[in-house]
This record gives sequence, structure tokens and C-alpha cells, in this order.
Amino acid sequence: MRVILVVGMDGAGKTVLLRRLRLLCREEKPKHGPLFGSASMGFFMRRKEQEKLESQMSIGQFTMPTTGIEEETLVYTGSTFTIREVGAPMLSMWKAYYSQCEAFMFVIDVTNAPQLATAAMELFNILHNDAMVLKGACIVLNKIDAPNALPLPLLRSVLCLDQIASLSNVEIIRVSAKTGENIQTVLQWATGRPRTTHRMSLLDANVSRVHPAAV
Ligand SMILES: Nc1nc2c(ncn2[C@@H]2O[C@H](COP(=O)(O)OP(=O)(O)OP(=O)(O)O)[C@@H](O)[C@H]2O)c(=O)[nH]1
Ligand SMILES: [Mg+2]
Repeated sequence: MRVILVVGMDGAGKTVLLRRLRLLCREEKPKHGPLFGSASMGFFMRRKEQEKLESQMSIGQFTMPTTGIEEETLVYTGSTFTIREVGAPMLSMWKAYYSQCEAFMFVIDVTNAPQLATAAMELFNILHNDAMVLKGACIVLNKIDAPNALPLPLLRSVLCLDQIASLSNVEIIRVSAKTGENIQTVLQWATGRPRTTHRMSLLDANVSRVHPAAV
């Protein structure tokens, strides 16, 4: 089983990201279709749409800091993987989970300037840890929907994104766990599928969508 460790500073959006991934996996169409007639099929579809809308609305609400571990096994396009969030309060114990994972995500809150330097340091530590150095990594720059998202050049320099992007095992994806933007790309990474676009070009592609100051 592919286990993906999810870490990052407090409030970075790990739990919301996990919820978003779960929602996307649930939305996947059943392979053989439901066994219903056309009338009940209409009802079934309306209920599904309603459930989807409710999930979309509540996805970014009511999160509590994850004090322990939150984990979920998901299936997407035939691939099964477990997402394991280890909450920020357990930072001193993250290492205990390194050997059990096949890949990891490091989630960064792009609106949190005071936290950025600490995030950069912890990211550096995990990327250089002996148990993690060769594993697949996904750096998730989260909250790109927020009006106070920091400009990309600043993120690039504080987080050393250009050096990180040159590592063959690391992807950098700018997302909004709240709106779902680019979550499909994260899911694609999570299933272990290689992406066709180059990681830096993806980083550049959405500049204008993040923050006017980033252009
Ligand atoms: N604007 C915006 N807010 C977000 C996004 N993702 C998460 N948030 C908000 O950020 C806050 C923290 O989100 P969590 O998912 O609980 O953060 P976490 O990383 O799990 O935090 P810990 O469990 O304490 O480590 C919540 O108020 C979320 O609604 C996003 O993409 N955009
Ligand atoms: Mg959490």
C-alpha cells in the first residue's frame, strides 16, 4: 500500500487538503454505472449533486488543529493509497513516521509570512533526511485563492523553490484546498503517475491567478 505522509506547519491546510482529495475520489464515476432505471437514476443523480454541493460548501469550514494523526485510504482511477496527516503539534515526532511512507507532501500556507522561514527550515530538514531524500515529494503551496497570498518571487526566494524544483523526485504544486484549484494535479501525483508538464512551468503558469503582486 502506498502511504503518503502529509506534514507542514500549523494551519497550513493539511486537513482541508485531505478532505478535498477525499471529495475528488468520491466524485469518481463508478466503472459499471449504478443499477437503476431512468426514473430512479434521475433521483440518484440529483441526490449526488446535492451531496456534492453540501460537501463543497463545508469543506473549508470547522477544522480543528490535528493533535494526533488523521488518515484515510483513498481510491482514484484504480490506484489505492493512504494519506496520513501528522499534525503540526507533533513536529518533534514527524521522524517516527518517515520510514513507513513511500512519499510525502509538505503543505505551506502562502498567506502566512511570519511562518514562512520556519516552514522553509522544516522543509529543508525533511528533504535532506536520510530516510526521505530519495522518496517522492510534493510541495503544496496552499491558499492561492486568498487575496493576501504572498507574491511568488518572495516564496521562490525564501523557500529556495528553484533549487528544489531541480530535484527529480520533487514536485511543486500551487493549490487552493478551499476552492479545489489544482487539486487534480496533487491527486495525479498521489497516485504515483508521472506528470507531463515540467514542474517549473506549472509553477510559472498560474502566476497571474495567485496575486497581482506576483506578476
Ligand atoms: N483561503 C484558504 N484557506 C484555507 C485553505 N486551506 C485551508 N484553509 C484554512 O486554513 C485553516 C487551517 O486549515 P487546516 O486544514 O485545519 O490546517 P492544518 O494544516 O490541518 O493545521 P494543523 O492540523 O493544526 O496542523 C482553516 O481555517 C481552513 O479553512 C485554502 O486553500 N484557502
Ligand atoms: Mg490538521
